[in-house]
Amino acid sequence: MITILAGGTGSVKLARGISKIRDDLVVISNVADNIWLHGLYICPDVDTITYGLAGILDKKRGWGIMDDSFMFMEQMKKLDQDYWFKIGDKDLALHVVRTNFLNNGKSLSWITEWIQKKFSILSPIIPASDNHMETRIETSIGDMHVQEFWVKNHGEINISNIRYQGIENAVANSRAVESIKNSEVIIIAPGNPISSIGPIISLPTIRKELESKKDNVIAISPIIGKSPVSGPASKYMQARGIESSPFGIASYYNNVASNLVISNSDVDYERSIKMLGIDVYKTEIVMQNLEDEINLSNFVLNIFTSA
Ligand code: FO1
Repeated sequence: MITILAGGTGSVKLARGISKIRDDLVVISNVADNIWLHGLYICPDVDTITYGLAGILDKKRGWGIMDDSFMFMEQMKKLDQDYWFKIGDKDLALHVVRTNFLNNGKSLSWITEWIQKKFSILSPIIPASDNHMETRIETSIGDMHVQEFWVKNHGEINISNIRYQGIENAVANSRAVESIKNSEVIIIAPGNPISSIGPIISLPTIRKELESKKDNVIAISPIIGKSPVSGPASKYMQARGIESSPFGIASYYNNVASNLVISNSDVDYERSIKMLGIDVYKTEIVMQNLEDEINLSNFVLNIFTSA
């Protein structure tokens, strides 16, 4: 069994690659970017993985359904409602169904499994927790949800702190913990370490399980040189006092992963990362198409099968 910890655009690319090679993949998804909007519970990372594995993700945007329309949003705008978070018309249906199930007492993991089956996805998608927790960004103009920071304010405000609100009361999904326990390889996808992966590995039972299996855990750097492949990773890492580089990634994952894949061009970081006791592997880590996704997936899996 292979488990991947995922959240965001880079993550889904690797999950898709692995799913083309292995039929025993389990995906543990971030939930701390979930948000209540217009009375609907929206789970962007869970949905990006769902749409990605179902083959209907809008690959250019990296979120939502391909060829979707935005008439609902246009109408909301006419009605003077918030329209900064663009919910597509087909995407909307999923949020309505999920919210109805939640109102009827179903858990987020039950609902996610139901959706996974509706989309004929083979790989289980497990929300890291069924409890609501959210990444809050403390800024010069106040404290806000991570979606408000990145989507509404375009990530342009200075950050003073980042925290996971509600994590103290959140319980990791027992199926997520079990799948880590039973996996021969656990992959930390090249997602944002603070807003996508951080909330998953900060859940105490997941963290404990990863720590005890760290020789089987491999992370893929979302940073090349000093810059992220995409998104606000650098900004969030710096706000946490972590260097934005493959070395920063290695130190952040040091307790939970003994293996790190970095870009071929980052050979200069190899020595310092090895000094942390982490094995380093170099390859092409930018995934621009399905072939790249499968190549990186094979590279990661071969590290363990050829050992
Ligand atoms: N990202 C944007 O940059 N702008 C949007 O309007 C937007 C809408 C949206 C709707 C549904 C969904 O599932 C994702 C959406 N995203 C949007 C992406 C989302 O902000 C990120 O994928 C994740 O939160 C990153 O972890």
